[in-house]
Amino acid sequence: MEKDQIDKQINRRTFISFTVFSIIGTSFIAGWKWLYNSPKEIPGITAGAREPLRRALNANEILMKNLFDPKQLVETYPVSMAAKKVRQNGNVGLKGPIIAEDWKLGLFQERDKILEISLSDIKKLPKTEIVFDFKCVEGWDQISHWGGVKFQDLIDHYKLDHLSGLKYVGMATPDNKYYIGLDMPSAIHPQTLLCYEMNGKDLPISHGYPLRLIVPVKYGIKSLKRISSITFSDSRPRDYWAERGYDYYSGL
Ligand SMILES: Nc1nc2c(c(=O)[nH]1)N[C@H]1C(S)=C(S)[C@@H](COP(=O)(O)O)O[C@H]1N2
Ligand SMILES: [Mo]
Repeated sequence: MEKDQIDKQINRRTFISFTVFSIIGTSFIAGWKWLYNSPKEIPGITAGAREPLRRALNANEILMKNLFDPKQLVETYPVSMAAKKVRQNGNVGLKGPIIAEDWKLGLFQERDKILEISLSDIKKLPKTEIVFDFKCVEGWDQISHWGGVKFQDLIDHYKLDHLSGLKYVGMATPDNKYYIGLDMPSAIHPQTLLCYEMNGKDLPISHGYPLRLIVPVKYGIKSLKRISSITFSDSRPRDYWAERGYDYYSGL
């Protein structure tokens, strides 16, 4: 090829890539501006997100719910792979003293009927352990080891199937400062546990003593520490992070 022919080809290619990158760049900025200038959602069960973003999250939730296979198990690991120094994150609702002897798990049944369950009652139920990769939305993950009772086993033992027929479960800390809403299929998933142990010992205060939720099919935000109350409903219960712009479903 002649030199000027080569030069021409280089020029042409430079022009094409410049144009392509300009178009991509401009549409990216335009898209971002559109999202940035779009109105925020009206605060309700979810809040704090731009409307189009929340629409996308809600559409994604429907898709994820349809894809969710209640029999599909999250990957588990040998106990030897579990972290000895377990990462601690988030302490909303963990302030103030907690005495296990005074503590009761309150399960709200219809018409304000509350079933109160003590820690020793919970420990009498069949124990299940899990070693899995705990994932936080903030971008870290860690293999950790938990022990407790399957939520489904609790439902079975106390004959609460009329409640687990509803669409959602809500859980909150004793001071109601941290609270989560969980879709029923995730709550009764065979790996969802109400845990009183970490690494074979009582839960440390910072990890949710005396009882915490572990939901391996969700991001860590749903694994509420220091559970005090459990409610059942067909509408979405309040959720701390969903009120702060995060995805309500938060599935993995
Ligand atoms: N009560 C309560 N539970 C909570 C939180 C919190 O701030 N308060 N943070 C959540 C988040 S974002 C994560 S990632 C996990 C972290 O659990 P860990 O501290 O046992 O690692 O707890 C979840 N449960
Ligand atoms: Mo998290």
